Amino acid sequence: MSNLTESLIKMEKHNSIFEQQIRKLDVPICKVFGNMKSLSPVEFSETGETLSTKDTAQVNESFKNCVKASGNKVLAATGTNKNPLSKKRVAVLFSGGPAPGGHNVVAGLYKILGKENTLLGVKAGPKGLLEGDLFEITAADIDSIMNTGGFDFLGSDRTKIKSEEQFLSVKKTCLNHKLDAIVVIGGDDSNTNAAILAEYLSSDIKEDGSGVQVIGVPKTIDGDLQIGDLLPISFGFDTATKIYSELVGNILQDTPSSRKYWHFVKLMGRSASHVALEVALQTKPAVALISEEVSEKKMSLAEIVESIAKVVIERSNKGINHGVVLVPEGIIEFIPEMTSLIEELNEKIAVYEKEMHNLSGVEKREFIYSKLTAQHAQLMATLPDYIEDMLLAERDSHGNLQVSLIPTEQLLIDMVKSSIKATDPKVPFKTLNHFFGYEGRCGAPSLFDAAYCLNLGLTAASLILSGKTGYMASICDLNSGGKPVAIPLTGLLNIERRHGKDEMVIEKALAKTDSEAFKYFAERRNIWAKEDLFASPGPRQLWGPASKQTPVTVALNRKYSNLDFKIGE
Ligand code: FBP
Repeated sequence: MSNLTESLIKMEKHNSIFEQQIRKLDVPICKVFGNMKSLSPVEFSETGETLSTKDTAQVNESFKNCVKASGNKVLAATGTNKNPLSKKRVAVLFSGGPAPGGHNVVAGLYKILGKENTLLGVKAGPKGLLEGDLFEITAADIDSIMNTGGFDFLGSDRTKIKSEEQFLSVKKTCLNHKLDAIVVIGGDDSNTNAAILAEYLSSDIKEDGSGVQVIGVPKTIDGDLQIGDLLPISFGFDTATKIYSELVGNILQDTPSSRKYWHFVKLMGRSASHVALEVALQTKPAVALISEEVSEKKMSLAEIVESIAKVVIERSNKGINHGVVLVPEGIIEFIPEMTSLIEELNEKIAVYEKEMHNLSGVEKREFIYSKLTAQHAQLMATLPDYIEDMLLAERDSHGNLQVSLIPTEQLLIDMVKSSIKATDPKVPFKTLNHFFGYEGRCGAPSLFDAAYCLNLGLTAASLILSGKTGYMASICDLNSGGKPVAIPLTGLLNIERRHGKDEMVIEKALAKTDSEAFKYFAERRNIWAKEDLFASPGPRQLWGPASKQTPVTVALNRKYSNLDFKIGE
């Protein structure tokens, strides 16, 4: 075996030159925790801010213990906790889709819990919690996962813990593993789960009658878990959008080189268009659709198609027969006529779940036509079969339509093609479609996410060692050192219709058309439509001048004076 082949074999199992180097990355820490060599848990005090939603009165009734303990008051780190709790057994789990940086949250927890406490990993998400599939995390584990992408260290799933039987299984796991606390790393639905668990586990769980603490950590590449200045963004968004921006930038670079294609790129983000908006701001394509604007302006599918066809024709008249169209993954649910169709489908699928279970695609369509109102049945019949089938596909365990499976970009291509053929058949319109989603969810975290996540872990562990429960950890003031805060989960809950029922959930933070980021985009997009002004941001950097970049939407919305994040400075 040559030296080269020997060194190639050494690179197997997460040991590429890149992976070896990122483990050694210098990750900035909020000053209140000390420094990497000597980290201390922090204590928290009230900031004076109390959270509420339109349904707070009802939520307070259902979450009596947690609301009594937190008063829905926001907390902030004030200094070192000189009397932290000890001998705690803490379980950590990932919930929902993966997001870059999750491993650093686990590392942050471990580094604060130290040798005085025990950190247990729950395998395969909430399901693993029900099954009691836990193992003790070691220092060697932390060294190997530090700054790496993916959720593979623990695994994840989307089980919603809601039945009495499931709650009893969680209780059993808590007792069997002598747990004192659980950390749920997840998105809006998973943090709703965390709020419900926190209330259920708040007392009478352990033999001495005490409870098990629950702390949430805000994850999702979709970026739809945001709470103003308190939670500027969920983790994973920065890395995922940097990866998509690199890919879109490369495609944009190809368009005036080959001069013949229109690329339709669907970008992940189940409901909100934060990902599409961020990628548009980083790359400046000819067209970027924003679902929230479509809904607000009540744009029909035909109007969306016309708006794209208009740009294609105008550019063609100037001799530009190429371009890029960004399509947010969830747009279909925001087109008014589709919104009401999907709402009715969600209700009907929930009611007729059993009857529809074993039907084939064609049978399902025929069955549902007979159950829908005439107007919706008619609309459904105008859609291509590949869209109909996906609209009827099984919902996830939280009742969500699986929009990542719907080829909306292909639907738009087909419709823009027919529109151009009807109005201006001489305009060349060669197309290619892409879906960027899974490519970005497990990349190694950007420096932003590596730092953000490590500090989120340090915050969550500090909350546990301060005896807190029912909070979500966050880091705010990202442009001025970073401040660890604790957000009461009950202060975020409101009532929404899900799966044909009213449920208390954390509201998804959609992109706002009156936000600074959207207003800036709206100002520039007509100029980007007319000529090629795109930028190619290149691969994300972990070292050097381009490594310290905050997401553009966050910097604009939070009115930062530049793009630099300054955690630890
Ligand atoms: P989370 O909200 O759980 O973070 O997941 C987000 C997401 O990546 C969406 O953007 C996408 O619609 C969905 O997951 C796809 O999920 P799956 O892994 O089940 O295909």
